[in-house]
Parts: sequence; structure tokens; C-alpha cells
Amino acid sequence: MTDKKTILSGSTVTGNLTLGNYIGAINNWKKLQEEYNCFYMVADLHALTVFQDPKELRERGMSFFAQYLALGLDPEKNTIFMQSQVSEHAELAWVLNCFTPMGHLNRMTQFKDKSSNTKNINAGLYSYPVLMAADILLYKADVIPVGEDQKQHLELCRDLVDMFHHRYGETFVMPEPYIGSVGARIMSLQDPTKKMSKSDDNPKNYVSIIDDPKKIQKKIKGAVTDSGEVIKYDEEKPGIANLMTIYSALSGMSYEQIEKEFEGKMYGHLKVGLADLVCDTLKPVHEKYDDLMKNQDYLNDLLKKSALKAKERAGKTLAEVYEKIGLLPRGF
Ligand code: ATP
Ligand code: LTN
Repeated sequence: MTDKKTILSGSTVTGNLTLGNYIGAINNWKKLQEEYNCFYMVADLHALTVFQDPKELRERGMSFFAQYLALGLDPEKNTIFMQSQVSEHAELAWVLNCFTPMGHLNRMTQFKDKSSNTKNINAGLYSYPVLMAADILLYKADVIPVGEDQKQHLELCRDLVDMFHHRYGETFVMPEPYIGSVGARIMSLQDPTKKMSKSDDNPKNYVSIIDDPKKIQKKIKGAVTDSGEVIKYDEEKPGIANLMTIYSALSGMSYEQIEKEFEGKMYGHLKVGLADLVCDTLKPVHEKYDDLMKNQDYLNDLLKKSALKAKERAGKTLAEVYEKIGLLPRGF
């Protein structure tokens, strides 16, 4: 047992991981993996809240796992696993569902957004944040790195901890959100007033991590920009502000430094510079990803080992919960 604090986070297996996921989430996960004991999962159970083709879901889950590794998450230092292979997630989620007031779920803006865009409004979509709470609480995670859009779900998780403790006494650890400073919200390339989202129907709205360089160049050069010419960070100009945020996150340069770099130049120059930067950043990632995907046995072995590691920790918490709420001992 280490005395490092624990981190848990994950991304849902819908669509393909995007630059938004990388900058807003995975890049932070990577930075945190030296300092914390990290559990990073591929959230395939969460993906079931929307219709999924079975074959595609399985392939995507594996592809996400390989992308996590290719983007620099280290399976030796941390536990990188598939959510559905650790059955404790579904078990604790049921218990927590029975503690969650519907009023709390009714407030969730993501449910409101997602349910207004689909005919498939199922109970899983509604109680999605409860499964998220189970993910977090099973590992007694202290810190949860997420993008801004997930803050409300974390608040719900914190409320559940209070409610549970009030009734049964101290059991879980109160999780704190960790929102990275740059790129907490990368916006769509065609509509910079909305979030870049990997399940967007229009692929022009996002750059996905495994897009080939040609596609990346085309998408970034075709990004919607605002009226004007001067390259200056201004929230009133969301198109340019978004491109500058991506540039800043990938280069480590401040907005002022970027403004200097592109002084006297046009929007088109920024787009060309950004497209090259994104391609250069992703080149080694693509190479590693291709190698990993050729070696499915290696990926499957790694998944098995990780699931066992995750189960060890999750199982202990769940046994404690069963004890407290009055169920018979879990498993034999
Ligand atoms: P979907 O569109 O399918 O809901 P998503 O692109 O929002 O997916 P998630 O799986 O919900 O991706 O999120 C994984 C992580 O990436 C979360 O921490 C989330 O906050 C972060 N994230 C997602 N999109 C962005 C974005 N555009 N900018 C910054 N962070 C993001
Ligand atoms: N719902 C999250 C993904 C996710 C997650 C979690 C993030 C599932 N379980 C637990 C942090 C902690 C999302 O980003 N869409």
C-alpha cells in the first residue's frame, strides 16, 4: 500500500477520443500519474446508455484502451482498465441508485441536453451520474480530473457521500474535482459556442486522436473563425479563442506568446501553424497506437491484469458497503 493519494477518471466509449478529450482530460491524467496512485478506466458501461452495435462497442473499447496507452498513460505505474471487467462498478451503482433522490438527478444538465437529442431516453441515461459516483467511491479516490462539463456529476457524488455517511457512518472518501487550467473546455471547430464532443454527428466538428494527418489538416483549416484579422485572445471571438486555446495547450505557450508569434499574420497562418502542431503532436501517438492494435494478445493480457488489480481495491470497498447496509457478506 502506498501513501500516495488516489485518482480515478475515465472516458465513455462513444465515438472516437478527440483533441478535447486529450487536452481537457487525458493530458492531465498523464501529468498526474507520477504523483498519484491512478485508476484510469475505459467507461464502456456508461456507453450502454445510447444504442451500441455490439461488435463496434467491443472494438471501440479496445481502441480506446490502446489510445490511452499510446497517449502516454503508463500501465506499469497505474491501473488502466475496462469498467465492465470489474463487476463491482455495477454492483455499487445499484446500491447507490437506491439512495439517490430523483430530485437530484432531475437537476443534471447533461441528462437534459442528451435526452432532448434522442428518442432513446432510458433509465441508464438518467442514472448515469450514479454509476459515475460508484466508479469514484469504489477506489476511495481523492481527486477526480475531469473537464468542466462533469463538475455537476461530481457534486452529486459528493452529496451521495454525505447522505451515505449520515446514515451509516464514515465509509467513503470525499472526492475533489480537478479541472486543468488550460483547455478545460475545447470547443467544436464548426460551432465554437458548443463543446467539442466525440459523439457529435458531424465529424468536421472535432479532430479525433486517430484521424490521419490529411484529415486533421483539412478539419483545422476549415474551422469556423470570427470576423476580424488580428490574432488576439478575446472571449467575444470564440472561434479564434478556441484555436488559440488548443495551440496553447499543445505548445505550452501562453496566449501572449502566441499573439507575439503570429503578430501581423492572418487567421489562415494560425490555422496552418495549429494544424502542423496537432499533426506533430499526434505522429508518435499514431505510431504507438498502430503497434498496439497489431498486438491484441498483449492488450488482452494487460486488461486481465489491470482488472484484477482494480478488483482487489474495489472489492474491499464493496464488502464494507454490504456490511454497513445489512447485506450478507459479498462473495465466498
Ligand atoms: P460525449 O460527447 O460522447 O458525451 P465527450 O467528448 O464529452 O463525450 P467524455 O467521455 O464525456 O467525452 O469525457 C471524457 C473526459 O474528457 C471528461 O473528463 C470530459 O470532461 C473531457 N472532455 C470531453 N470533451 C471535452 C472538451 N471539449 N474539452 C475539454 N474536456 C473535454
Ligand atoms: N462520465 C464521464 C466519464 C466517466 C468518469 C467516471 C469520469 C465515467 N465514470 C468517473 C470521472 C470519474 C465523462 O467524462 N463523460
